[in-house]
Amino acid sequence: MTAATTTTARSVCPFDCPDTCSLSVTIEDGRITAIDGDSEHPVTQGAICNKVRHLHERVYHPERLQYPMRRKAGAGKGTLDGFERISWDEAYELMTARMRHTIREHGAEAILPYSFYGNMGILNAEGMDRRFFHRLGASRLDRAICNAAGSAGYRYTMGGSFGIDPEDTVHSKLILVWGCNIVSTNMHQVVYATEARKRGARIVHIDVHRNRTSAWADEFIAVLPGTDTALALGLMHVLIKEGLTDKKFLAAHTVGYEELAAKAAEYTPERVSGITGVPADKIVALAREYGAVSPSFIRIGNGLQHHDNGGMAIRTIACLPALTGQWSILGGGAIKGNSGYSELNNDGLERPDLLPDPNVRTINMNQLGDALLDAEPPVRILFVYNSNPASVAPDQNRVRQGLMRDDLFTVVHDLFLTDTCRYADLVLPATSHFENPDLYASYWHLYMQLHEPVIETIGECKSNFTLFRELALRMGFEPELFDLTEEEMIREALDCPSNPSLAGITYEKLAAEGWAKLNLGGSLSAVPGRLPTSSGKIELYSEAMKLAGLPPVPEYEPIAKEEEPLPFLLVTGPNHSFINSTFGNQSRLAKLEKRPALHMNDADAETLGVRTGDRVIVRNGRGEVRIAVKAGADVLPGVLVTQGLWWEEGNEGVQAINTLTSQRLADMGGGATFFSTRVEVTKGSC
Ligand SMILES: Nc1nc2c(c(=O)[nH]1)N[C@H]1C(S)=C(S)[C@@H](COP(=O)(O)OP(=O)(O)OC[C@H]3O[C@@H](n4cnc5c(=O)[nH]c(N)nc54)[C@H](O)[C@@H]3O)O[C@H]1N2
Ligand SMILES: Nc1nc2c(c(=O)[nH]1)N[C@H]1C(S)=C(S)[C@@H](COP(=O)(O)OP(=O)(O)OC[C@H]3O[C@@H](n4cnc5c(=O)[nH]c(N)nc54)[C@H](O)[C@@H]3O)O[C@H]1N2
Ligand code: SF4
Ligand SMILES: [Mo]
Repeated sequence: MTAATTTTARSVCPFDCPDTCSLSVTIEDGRITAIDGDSEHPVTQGAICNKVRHLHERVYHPERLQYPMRRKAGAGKGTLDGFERISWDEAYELMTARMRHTIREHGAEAILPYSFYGNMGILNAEGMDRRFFHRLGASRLDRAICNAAGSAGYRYTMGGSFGIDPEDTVHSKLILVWGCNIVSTNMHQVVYATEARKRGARIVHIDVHRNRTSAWADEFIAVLPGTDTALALGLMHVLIKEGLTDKKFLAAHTVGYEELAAKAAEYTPERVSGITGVPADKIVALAREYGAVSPSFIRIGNGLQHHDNGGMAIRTIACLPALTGQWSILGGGAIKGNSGYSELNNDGLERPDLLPDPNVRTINMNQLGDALLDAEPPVRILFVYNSNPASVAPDQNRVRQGLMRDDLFTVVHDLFLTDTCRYADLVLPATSHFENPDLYASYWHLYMQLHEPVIETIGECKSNFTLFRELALRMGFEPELFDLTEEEMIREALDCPSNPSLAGITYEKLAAEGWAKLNLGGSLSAVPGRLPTSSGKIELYSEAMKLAGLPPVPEYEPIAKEEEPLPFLLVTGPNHSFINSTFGNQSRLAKLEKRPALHMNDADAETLGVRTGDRVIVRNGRGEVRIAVKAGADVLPGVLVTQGLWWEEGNEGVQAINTLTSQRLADMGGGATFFSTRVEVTKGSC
């Protein structure tokens, strides 16, 4: 018997998480046996979350898909029964024949890709796939399910996704964690903030839910959902009235201060208190602290922008650091996202110029239900990869009704039989990221990372890159555009002279060192000087918003006006142990989360006559969900919170929470409104 060979290799965490950790993987005889944080990576610093520490259980999970399967003739949709194994040749034959027929009869617009960031690798999330669908002429997908409203809002103020370097936040003295559950969703920001706290910083968490991040912060401020624009204007009111602004910074680096000040004057602490549920004296105290303490840092989260008014909320909060001149101080400023710095040669990678008809329709991924049921011409082929729409998309009854259509041919490429696979005609096995080369950028820290495969491909799995490359060649598309290696495409992606932050980041450097830090040219951030707003300055007044029919200065607009007038607002955010619906089928992690729970204020529980553990029916015009109550003081009266996108498969009695959410779009960017959901609650019988 020969001794086992044990090696370690470097990898990158591929999930949709701001930390984009560098991983150190132990491999014994070709199998991953342990996963750790890379201790050499400047941000990861050897620490990773519990989810990914056990990622090899997912890679070698007994239920992992290993070969293509098709739904047998006559087997109805809506179940995971009735699949039969086929070869890749047969799968390609099925897809190409179906696509050719559909294009001939109905046009390529009848084909719709549906993908998100199950794997954040540039090649596997927005490389070969996008190029393929552009060349095909398929309907375009507006991938607005995550941060679209907030990014659009932030862009109006700051010109793009430009914040400060998170490594600098150790210098902050006051940290506002605003609508962001960083203990669960951005653990290395917690590491930096904890270091800042050791050096004297105070941490304030502003949220609708007293959660893990509130327990860790020094102070928790509970707001009513969707009222943060008013809160930010209330803070500005006090800052301006009490002369706590930085007039020099405002004059040099902003436009529209006078207009903003006039608007903020309307938002007295008393009025804002009435809107937000935050006591007036707390608003005044926070404003005075924000005006006095420097450097101060705001971590702006995604929770704020999954609302009807989410774009405006983030646009408004993004004005605060400018009022106090924080951008010019080390450790001062904000981060909503930093993807502006890692902008690649997307046009070269995705090739939108290949679209036969540049005016082909675009379907917003938040409105999949309507698209499948009502779009004209109808969607006839749906191609799902890197996403699980039967769990994550809003208005599930409509989504699933659409997916049930007999005349819809649905392909799902995934690692597991997700809830979406219940509706698939063809299921294709995907590799894990450990099996593929790719390039990773973080939307929070500033390191680009190159990934080399650390294990052999499992079973007959194929990466998204390989799948779309081979499909293109079988469709007879130009080999010079599609018969490429990963390395060739990564080199293309990095070739982006218009982005100064990529200066010096070459394939060779990444291959030799594993990662490279984006180059801010010696500045603390893109502020001042590099902001791509039309004025080149921070826009407190935005002409671009006026042109788009939006209020040009921040203004509070209540949420959920189009909803039925039901008594509760329901916020359904992510949980600690899953990433969206990913990991929901892994027993170790699902057990830690126990069961879905509905957080409710004690006063509401008493009025309804329910106690912790009782099952209730939560309903609105879109559907109903049965769930157990957790009564307490974690939410304000009138607010309900439940966390996690749970799998129905394997979880008796669990229903997709997105049954209750709406396809309505937010004020900006076509964003989702998951958290602006009105519901009523009745006592359940079971
Ligand atoms: N563990 C874990 N990590 C993840 C994910 C996951 O599912 N699990 N998902 C990843 C993805 S895709 C994303 S987009 C990010 C999301 O991570 P975050 O940016 O943290 O966003 P959310 O968790 O959606 O919401 C953050 C907080 O906003 C609160 N909130 C909701 N509405 C409001 C409001 O109106 N005002 C205020 N002030 N707060 C509000 C919620 O209660 C929640 O605590 O996390 C990523 N990381
Ligand atoms: N109610 C409610 N709904 C929400 C949210 C919420 O907070 N509340 N959050 C929203 C947000 S912020 C987001 S980002 C979306 C996320 O929505 P999705 O991007 O759909 O997220 P996941 O549920 O993680 O599904 C990703 C799928 O991709 C698969 N996958 C992973 N790697 C690969 C690969 O390399 N190839 C292929 N083909 N598949 C792969 C995984 O196995 C998984 O099934 O959900 C949104 N939905
Ligand atoms: S999920 Fe986030 S915190 Fe966990 S290892 Fe991946 S990048 Fe790091
Ligand atoms: Mo997201």
